[in-house]
Amino acid sequence: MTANVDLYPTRTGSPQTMSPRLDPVVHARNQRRWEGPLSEEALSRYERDGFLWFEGFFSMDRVTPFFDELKSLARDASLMQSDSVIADPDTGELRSVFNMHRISERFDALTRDPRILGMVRQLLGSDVYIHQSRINDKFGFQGNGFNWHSDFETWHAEDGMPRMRALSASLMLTDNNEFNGPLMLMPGSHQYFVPCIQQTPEQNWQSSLKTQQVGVPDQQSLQQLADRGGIQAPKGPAGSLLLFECNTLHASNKNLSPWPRSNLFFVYNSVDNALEAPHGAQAPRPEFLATREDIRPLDMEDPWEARSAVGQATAA
Ligand code: 6CS
Ligand code: FE
Repeated sequence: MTANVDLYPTRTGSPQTMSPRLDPVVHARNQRRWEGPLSEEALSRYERDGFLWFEGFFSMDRVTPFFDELKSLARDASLMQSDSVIADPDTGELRSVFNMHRISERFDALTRDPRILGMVRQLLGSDVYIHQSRINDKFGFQGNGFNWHSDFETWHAEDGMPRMRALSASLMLTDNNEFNGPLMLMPGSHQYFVPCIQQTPEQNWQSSLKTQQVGVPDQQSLQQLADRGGIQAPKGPAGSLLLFECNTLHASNKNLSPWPRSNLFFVYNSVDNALEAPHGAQAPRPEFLATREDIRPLDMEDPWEARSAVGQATAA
């Protein structure tokens, strides 16, 4: 494919109708090299819905250390001043810390955990790298939400991601219940590309990460896709894992409950889908938001327990 052909025009300033996606959802079906742990039934469910939910995927002892790390990061004054830390627009509290896979060894190891990486390679049909990572924090009684959007629409327009061959993994650090602003998804919405109208302002990311205004589909399209596939908000204990396709529409409400809602997000992109020039913005976004440098296929990390068990054995 010649570089920079725009297969998904968006943010042109004029209305356009939604159209069927031009990319497969599962990218290498029945290719031995990319076989993985997901059954044919799970692959079909991902293809149909655009996401997979694994309740209680990790135990609490795997999740708790991330919380401790988040607290120590919050005490790192120089990090808190950096662009990669986003504060809540209303309260000033910590909302997101981006680039976690480069800040934290523990987080980096999680992105290479064989139980996740095996599924991701199977779904994307190739080696993969981390396009973006972040920790999202929604404190109780506040914690703003996110408007409906497709991540791919943003990554295509602002980061120059050519094709729909990426997915997000989200690990719940806290229980996600119906009250604390869980992620809502529209099953089946990933099958359509919904162009957005408004052109991307310069340095849009400085406001969009707090409150996304640009790259929000029109309400008629949202209504049509919600009527067709409904809305689901997976709920479950800390340690649950959500895999969602880059083009699946999702949103979340403000957290008015007393309980926090924190989760880790890490986005896997196929090494065959590396970023080009932005298709709907004047300039590329910063490296902490969209990896362009030093792209290498992720290798499997020893399973966490095995490695820590070895650590204990030698320490004993
Ligand atoms: O702009 C981005 O890349 C981020 N914004 C949202 C609302 N979701 C995806 C991503 O983290
Ligand atoms: Fe998103």
